[in-house]
Parts: sequence; structure tokens; C-alpha cells
Amino acid sequence: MSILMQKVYNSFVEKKAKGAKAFAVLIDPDKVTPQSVGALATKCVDAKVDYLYLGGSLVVTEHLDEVIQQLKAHCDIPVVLFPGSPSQVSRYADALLYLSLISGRNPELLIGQHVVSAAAVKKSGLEVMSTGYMVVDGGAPTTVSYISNTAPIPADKDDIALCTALAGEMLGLKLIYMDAGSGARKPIPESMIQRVSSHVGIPVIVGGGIKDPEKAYLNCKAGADVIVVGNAIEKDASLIKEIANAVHTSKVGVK
Ligand code: 1GP
Repeated sequence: MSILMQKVYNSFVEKKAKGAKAFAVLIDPDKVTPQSVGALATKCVDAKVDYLYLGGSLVVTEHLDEVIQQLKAHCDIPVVLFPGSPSQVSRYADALLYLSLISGRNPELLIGQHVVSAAAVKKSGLEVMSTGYMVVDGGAPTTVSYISNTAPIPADKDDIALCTALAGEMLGLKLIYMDAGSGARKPIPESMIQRVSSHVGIPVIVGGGIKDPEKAYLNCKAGADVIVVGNAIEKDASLIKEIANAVHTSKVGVK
């Protein structure tokens, strides 16, 4: 794929180069309807949200295409797929986080499902962003650790996280996603974010259990380039604006 076609990835890299931080709202397709997402999109535009992530470990509804089409009808925010399985690929999105679960040792999620879905992904024409997906212990078993059948990285093992991310980067992955899992009791510790982001050059996405603007701000100051929030926003949509402001004011060089 040519550089021009890597529009979404280039936006990650450009923001990182400027020290600007990005905010991604995670939408679980099972928790919205094509009719309800328009209002959510409007709120995200108003808050200057940078990306809309779509996906979940388990998606049981079948309206993903329609949900994305409705989002696109209401806003220009890039829609990025964050799929829990190959069935969650939609050609209507702008880009795909092509996740390899590098914190785990389940070959299916490291390469197996990628092989099975490779032809369909290629045919979709989606911008593919290879991503080292690292699940970190969030204090309680999460859907992602159960479904993936892998052990998360212990939250106090910063060096394991660092070496995992370094290996991912050296293997050629373009993004690192550190995830404590949706609804995690404890978000990723700042010390781990700091350790990873100070040693890898590729953008670092952080999510899982972030519930307030303060935590988002601290995560950015620790080195996260993109903050992802899903659950907390589902409960209180006013957080979209508050967290977006916190993320955007945490730009490197601004106290
Ligand atoms: C989960 O990182 C995302 O994969 C977001 O988590 O839903 O807890 O915000 P939350």
C-alpha cells in the first residue's frame, strides 16, 4: 500500500511527531443501534474526538456495516476497526487495527486467524495497521483474557511489557496497543506506559478501565499517544468532552 493510502496511520505518526495526543472513543457495536449512533457521532464531533474505534471481544449483533455507514453519514472522524475476530471486518471503515496478540502465546491470535482472513482483509481495501496487541492484567479477568485464552502481562512487570513491545516493533509492527481490557478494574499503570513509550518509536495506544479525565491526562503525560475509552462513556456521555479536553491539553511541552 502506498504512503498516500496510509492516511489514518500517517495521522497517528504526525500527531506523535508534534507531541499531540489523540482520543479514541470505543464503540461496542452490540451496545448501539444504527439509529442511535448519529447522536453519539455529533457529540464526538463537538468534543473534537480524533478517532472512533469499533469492535469488541464478542460481537453478537449483525449491524456493524450499518452502524459504520450511519457514523460516516454524521461525521468525518476516521472509523477504525478494533476487531475481536475476523468476522468484525467492514469495508465501510477507514482502517483496521490488524492485531497480533503479542502478550499471549496463542498461535491462533498471533498468526492463525490472520491467515484465515487474509484474503478477505486484502479484498476489503481497508487501510491495514499492523498492531502489537498487549493485554495487561487489569485486576480481574476480562472478556479479552477469557476469550483469547491467554495470560495477561502482570501489571507490575514493566520489563516484560517493554521487551514485548520492543520485539513487536523489531518484527515490523506499526503500533503498540496496551490494553487492560474493557471495564478493567485497574487501568495500565503509568510506570509501565512510561517504560514502554520511552523505548519504542512507534505510536502507543493505551486503554482499558480509564474512567475519568485525570487518568487519561496522566496516561498521556506518561507517554501514551492515543487514549481509548469505551465503558465509562457508555455510562456517562458527558465524559466524551471532558476526556477529550484532558487528552488534548496534555500535549508534550504544555504543563
Ligand atoms: C478495551 O481499551 C478498550 O479494549 C477500552 O476499555 O471499555 O474499559 O474503556 P474500556
